[in-house]
Amino acid sequence: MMKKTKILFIQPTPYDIRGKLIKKKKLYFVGLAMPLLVALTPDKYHCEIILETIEEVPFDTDADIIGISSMGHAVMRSIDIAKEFKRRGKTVIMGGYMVSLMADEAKKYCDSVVIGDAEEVWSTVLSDFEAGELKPFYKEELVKLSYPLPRYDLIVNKNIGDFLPVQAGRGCPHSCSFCSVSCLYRSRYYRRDIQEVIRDINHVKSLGFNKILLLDDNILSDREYFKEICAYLKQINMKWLSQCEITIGYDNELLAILAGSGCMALSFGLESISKESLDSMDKKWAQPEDYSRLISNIRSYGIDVSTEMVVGADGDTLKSIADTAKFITDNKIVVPRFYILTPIPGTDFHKEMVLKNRIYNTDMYSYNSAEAVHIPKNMTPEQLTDAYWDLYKKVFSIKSIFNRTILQPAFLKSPGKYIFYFFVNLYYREQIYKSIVPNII
Ligand code: B12
Repeated sequence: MMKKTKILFIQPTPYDIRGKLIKKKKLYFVGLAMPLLVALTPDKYHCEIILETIEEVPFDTDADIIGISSMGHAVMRSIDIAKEFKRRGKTVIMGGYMVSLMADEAKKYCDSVVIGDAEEVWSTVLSDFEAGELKPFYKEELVKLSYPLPRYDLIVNKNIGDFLPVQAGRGCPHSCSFCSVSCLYRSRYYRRDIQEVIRDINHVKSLGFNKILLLDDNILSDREYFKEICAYLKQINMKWLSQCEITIGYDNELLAILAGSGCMALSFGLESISKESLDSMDKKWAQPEDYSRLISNIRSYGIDVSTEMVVGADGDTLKSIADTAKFITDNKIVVPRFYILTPIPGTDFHKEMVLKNRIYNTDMYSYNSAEAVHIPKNMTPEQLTDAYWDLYKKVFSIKSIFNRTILQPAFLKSPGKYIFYFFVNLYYREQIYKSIVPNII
């Protein structure tokens, strides 16, 4: 029998700020790109998946094609892996968010770059490979978001958490200037047919998983559709996590539906408590003066709130960054995360910073969201980096950890959950004191 052409798909892990690979025993949340790409690959190929955070990259593989993904600053590791495989004479194809935003740079290290979604182009890439005619770039916009059942079977035996990823839609109706989603999808929002999403949820359940990570960038993008998904999740008794815009906190009807459908927690990109900063990021629709009220309303439905914030926008001062620590502690955010605003090449914010001559550091290994690489308006880059780490240290002081977890008013209702959050916080604290940005990978 003829040997099948073999494809090795790799999800690289990022370097930490000291340049060490972030390795974990367990990957609590897994993305969908790898199992989905395998599902898009015809059966005549043999596919393997490597999640580098928990597995070693087999550089001596006999694979014919190496497919490398790229997420955030892990792109530098993606490039290093690509270089090594090219040195070994392999055909290397790169894809994912980051190389889509910096395709010309990525192309220097591989044979082809798939820009954006792979659904419409992957089979062409493979037939071009067979014909020995790979093109440097492939880009085909989605007509409709639809795909075969992802090959979950290739990830469930790895050391992953209790959640499997399911995606209902891609993109977001907003157009915040720093956001990679907005730069790739340009306010477009694609949603899958509900029956297709249900097919995936049922499959996940049949594999013995009762928890899903709804990967959507903004699950609130289509309210009526979202209600239909919630109704199904309730019917089959699933638990789920997702992310969406904070304005859901105004919508009591929807919050009640969510709570009843098994929503455990939502993550919100609040970005900043400074209106001027939000305006400067084209996130004018967000009202920071309402944040506390919205958070408390969401929580009153039994839904936990975690937050993602950025520091270093034009409205930020050293005082506003210090006030952010108070905001997090006062609002008892259980799992807060912060990033330094980073001009990711390909985003509108990057274009603006280049135009204004405000790029401070061009070394892409520093584009890790924990070092200032642009010149902020109201402080020096060094002051911004210091203020960022001070913010993390304040928020992860023992006093703040107690206040945000075990001393929550809701503690007595579900002590187990808050004790779990307490230990997650202690772990984050330990990382911060080693100058490692706490992360959930
Ligand atoms: C789940 C998730 C995670 C999980 C799992 C990650 C993992 N190791 O698998 C966790 C929580 C661990 C995580 C961590 C991080 N994440 Co993340 N994550 C996501 C999320 C919510 C879903 C990803 C996903 O599965 N999408 C569904 C799949 C089908 O879409 P896709 O990945 O885009 O893949 C499609 C195409 O891009 C393409 N494609 C992708 N890879 C490849 C490879 C090849 C060879 C080809 C041909 C095509 C191709 O084909 C797919 C089908 O069309 C996205 C947001 C989003 N909606 O995508 C953020 C997102 C990808 N993450 C992001 C970031 C920044 C990170 C971190 C750097 C955060 C941090 N500071 O630590 C880390 C990096 C981790 C890593 N190993 O690289 C950013 C990336 C921005 C950017 N410019 O790259 C996003 C877009 C969030 C955001 N809104 O900014 N993440």
